[in-house]
Amino acid sequence: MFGFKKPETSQQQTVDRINIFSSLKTGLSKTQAKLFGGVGDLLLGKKKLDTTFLDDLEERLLVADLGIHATTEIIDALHSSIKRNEISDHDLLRETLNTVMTSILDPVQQPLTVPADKPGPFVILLTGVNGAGKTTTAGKLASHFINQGYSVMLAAGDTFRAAAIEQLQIWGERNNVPVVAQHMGADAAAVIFDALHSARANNIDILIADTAGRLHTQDNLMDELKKIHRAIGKFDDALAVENILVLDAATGQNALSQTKQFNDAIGIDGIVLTKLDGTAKGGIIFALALETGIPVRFIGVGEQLDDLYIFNSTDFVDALLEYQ
Ligand SMILES: Nc1nc2c(ncn2[C@@H]2O[C@H](COP(=O)(O)OP(=O)(O)OP(=O)(O)O)[C@@H](O)[C@H]2O)c(=O)[nH]1
Ligand SMILES: [Mg+2]
Repeated sequence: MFGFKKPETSQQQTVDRINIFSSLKTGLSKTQAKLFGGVGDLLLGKKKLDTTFLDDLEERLLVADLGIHATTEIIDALHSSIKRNEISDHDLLRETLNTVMTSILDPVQQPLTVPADKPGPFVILLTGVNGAGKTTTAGKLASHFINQGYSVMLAAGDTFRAAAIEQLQIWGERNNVPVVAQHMGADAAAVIFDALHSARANNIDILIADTAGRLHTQDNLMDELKKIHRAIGKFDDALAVENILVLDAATGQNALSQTKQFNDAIGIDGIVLTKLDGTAKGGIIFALALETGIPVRFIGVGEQLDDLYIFNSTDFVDALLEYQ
């Protein structure tokens, strides 16, 4: 009960990385088009490299929701490099852009690791506003950890929305993992408390708990999250708990205030940024990195089980800058 299985081999991870990159490119194509679509010509060397380009790029970074701070950081870095004549051609420009953008994201590239020295189960609590992708992420995470050799259980902590329990049960079936659920209207903390008992009795490595969508401004619902935490602590205060905030990338700048308020209420350990495939606002990840510094554990680029990737800053920026 107190030990976890080792993750998969590095060979498997290498194969995964190659596949990840091409899917990531496809997934990020909308944001990529918004950012570099119109200025792609310039990056390909067809236009002049001047301040008009920087103005154009600045506007695009803002429209793609990078936010004023990340945008300024990127533009300033390019500007001073151009002024110092360090950028003589477009390849160098692209390299500089790549370096600056990656350096903004590097600090939040901190993949989720399952602690080996804590009593099981490792608890992953998924929170976030309505429709952010929590339940889907619960299903995807179950698949991710099963592929790494861990045993997983799901807890249906959304007892509020009609059909939420069934939705999680479907993900349980897809992954062939048990789902602990009660009835609609049940106390979410009690469901998760039950699930903890069941997980421990069955020697489960990871318990992934879904929760109801809530607005960060709804105090009573934020209190429910605190109650869930108390229930986990009551079960065993030595348990490792990962509070994941699930954010819909299409929310744009509002994701920042969501993060700040969920973080103030329960403390967020990691972010899963979903729906990057469906939005041109994927630049929000740069704002989140600069403004919150909270690790981005995974990114979601689709509705299917395997459309979830461990966040990697280099791959992310490479995918964005691959404009051909
Ligand atoms: N394109 C795309 N769709 C996604 C992604 N993640 C989730 N979705 C879709 O977004 C919708 C909402 O996802 P859910 O997982 O139900 O979101 P939720 O946060 O559990 O929603 P509530 O329980 O109502 O608060 C579903 O139609 C999902 O298929 C993603 O990464 N990409
Ligand atoms: Mg849900």
